[in-house]
Amino acid sequence: MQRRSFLKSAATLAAAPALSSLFDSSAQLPAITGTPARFPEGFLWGTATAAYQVEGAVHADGRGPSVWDTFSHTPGKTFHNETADVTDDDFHRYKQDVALMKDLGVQGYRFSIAWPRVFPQGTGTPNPKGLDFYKRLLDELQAANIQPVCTLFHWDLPQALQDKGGWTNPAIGHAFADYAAYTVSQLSDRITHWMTINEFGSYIDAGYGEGISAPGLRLPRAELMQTRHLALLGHGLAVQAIRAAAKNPVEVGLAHDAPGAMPAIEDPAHIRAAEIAFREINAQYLTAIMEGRYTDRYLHTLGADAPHFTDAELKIISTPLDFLGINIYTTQEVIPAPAPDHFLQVPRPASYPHAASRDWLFFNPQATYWTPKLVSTLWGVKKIYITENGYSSDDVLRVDAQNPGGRVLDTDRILYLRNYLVQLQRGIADGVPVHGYFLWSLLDNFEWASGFSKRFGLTYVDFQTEKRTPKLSFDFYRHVIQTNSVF
Ligand code: BGP
Repeated sequence: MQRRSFLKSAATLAAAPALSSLFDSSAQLPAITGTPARFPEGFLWGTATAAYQVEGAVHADGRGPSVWDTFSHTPGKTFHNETADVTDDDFHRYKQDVALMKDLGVQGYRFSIAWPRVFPQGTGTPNPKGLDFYKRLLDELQAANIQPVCTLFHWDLPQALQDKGGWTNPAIGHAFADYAAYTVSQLSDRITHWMTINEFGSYIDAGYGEGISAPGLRLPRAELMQTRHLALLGHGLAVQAIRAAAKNPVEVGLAHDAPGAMPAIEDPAHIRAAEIAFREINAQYLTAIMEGRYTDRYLHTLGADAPHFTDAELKIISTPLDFLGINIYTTQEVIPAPAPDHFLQVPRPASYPHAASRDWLFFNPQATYWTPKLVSTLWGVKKIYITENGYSSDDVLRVDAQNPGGRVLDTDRILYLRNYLVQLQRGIADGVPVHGYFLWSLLDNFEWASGFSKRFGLTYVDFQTEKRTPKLSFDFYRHVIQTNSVF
């Protein structure tokens, strides 16, 4: 349809009777036909948040400062110098937020624990009052029959540790493992699923390389490569510490945003190119964890800047996991290319569809098919969770006569979610072992350096009043959960 004739038909629609009069309660609703994409029985539907992004209450109950407090309070670092001092105030409103989740129908909630609430100085004496917040949250989740799934580190490193070099300090891995062990010893009677670290690249490469995330450093390449290695080592040490400290059987994983690669065309040559690409573009983190080695190409490309490591460290880094959590937002097409690389990542044309996060969130539903598929074919991963997937929209709260409180009709988010879920189901039907899905995010929140300028929530938050208003996508996701399927 041409744009002009569409406008014409829209005008005709506007003149039509109001929808409410078409759907009087005595009328038979139309039957739904066709075959929906069905998810397996027991598939875990959830939603995700992270401590610094939603909690606020940064001084409550003895919480120490984190690198994100310091960074966001440094002028020029975040959008409009915004901070998460208050953000969603979930620290005080967690009951309301759990009630929202109950209404949504989720069976799982992925949240993170703020290290500086538990150890205000990073190490040393724990702060029981800090942990009490999470005990209250767990009580509420338990009453709502929602399974807690916990991330131990979602970027809010205690500032006291950053003052000693943060993730560049070789002692960091042991500090992280100690914090993990203590927290797990206190909460493993209530939490079975633990993740060590969220997205290495987003706090190491962005925080210590590009300087666009906390702590805002721009290290020389060799130092950055060593910092990557120390982060991996911290992960491996924490996996072992969690298992040693747990009072009940636990499952341990991580939440990683593996840069994606997908075949531009689904034929054997492109699929092979995507497999090679996926392994190589993930060489710095995921491939090292899965294989216990850095690829030859990675080490060769870095030359003198390559990390220093021992075999014993690689063994710790590759400690087997019970599940792999993958954060999936987008992926990138690859095509076959001549040796030595054998693949080419296709640069995206300027007109490539994208979300409100125009610089990185490209609309590519095949991500939820190919990313889990590649980790399972390359490394035989037996259990995968999608630990994040979501969409930033230019949401507008519309007030009209029927909705004086306003509503957000975020059909672009629904478009995104529907298509990503269809592709996820395609993979599961193909035998890819994805056991659950955590939508990012329950609430609009503090999106790091973007501040409050990017909204990812199923629930609109007015950051002046803290009023929560579920969006249309909230209803869409609830319907997916209720029917365990997507059309
Ligand atoms: C992931 C993070 C989340 C969340 C999300 C949205 O990388 O794990 O914490 O923030 O991305 O991205 P952003 O905040 O960069 O807009």
